[in-house]
Amino acid sequence: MGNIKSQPEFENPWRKITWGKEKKDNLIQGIKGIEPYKKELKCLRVLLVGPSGSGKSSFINSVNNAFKGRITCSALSDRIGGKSFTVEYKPFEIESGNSSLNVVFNDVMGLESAHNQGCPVEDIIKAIHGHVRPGHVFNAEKPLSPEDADYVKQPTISDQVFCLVYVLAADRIQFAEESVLEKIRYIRLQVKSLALPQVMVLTNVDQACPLVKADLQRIYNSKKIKQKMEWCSNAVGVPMCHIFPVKNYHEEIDTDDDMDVLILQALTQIIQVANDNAKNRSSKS
Ligand SMILES: Nc1nc2c(ncn2[C@@H]2O[C@H](COP(=O)(O)OP(=O)(O)O)[C@@H](O)[C@H]2O)c(=O)[nH]1
Ligand SMILES: [Mg+2]
Repeated sequence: MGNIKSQPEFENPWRKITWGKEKKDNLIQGIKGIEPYKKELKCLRVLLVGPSGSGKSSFINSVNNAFKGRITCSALSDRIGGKSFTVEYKPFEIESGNSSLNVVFNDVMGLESAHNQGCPVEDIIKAIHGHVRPGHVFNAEKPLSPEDADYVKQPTISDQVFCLVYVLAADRIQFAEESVLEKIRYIRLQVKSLALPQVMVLTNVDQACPLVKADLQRIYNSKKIKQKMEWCSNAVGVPMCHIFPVKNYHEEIDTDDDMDVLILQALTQIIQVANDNAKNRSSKS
């Protein structure tokens, strides 16, 4: 084998990226400058799905940290005995200062490998259409039915989901059981008619690659991270340009401009495609 192939790094980053405070500030300004396509759209609802422990709550906190410039923990991120906290359909607002466009994240654990664990896949589809009332506690064995009090019969535009974000942990993805991937494929099929944009956030990049752990700026030099992203793209069907590797805040006590750059790049894409989708869907209805 040639030496070049066995190198763990590409000489040049395969995705162009600028780092540091200036870039972070530009991204924040860019996000604040995204205009909602119409005034009635008070918030853009984004649904985060992934297995328990994949970093969904940490991603919500990380986005908050990036905007606030300090460590926050509004979305409780912890697990007890490997079971995720999040069984309630709870919205988390991301306030970007005086921006007119607020993003609301809903976090559900729905991609557990076992059939009857996490939120039922049917309920994820209902949430996307806006039928799940905030505060609803998902029951793995009993999907929400139109007769239930938590079923929203006539969802407004602000109840609906305009972007689906799969959150997967880079250090575990290849061990993901086929049933998790099957659930993702099922969701993709069900939401095809909405042309719902789907973005993937690949967390735990520090755990997946020692080079990245040592220096986050090497993320797009790491062959390992690129391979993980390609694997996800093939397994799930999300194109590479919609996959964003991030390192979430988990043990830091201060924010870090480079971590924020990756987090805010993912968020920019999420908001832009969600806003486009809201526009397209309303012009059809
Ligand atoms: N090293 C590292 N740990 C992370 C990262 N993201 C999340 N974690 C940790 O992984 C665990 C599960 O994360 P959590 O956000 O609660 O997952 P959730 O169940 O999907 O909401 C927590 O202990 C986090 O601190 C990351 O990017 N890097
Ligand atoms: Mg959680």
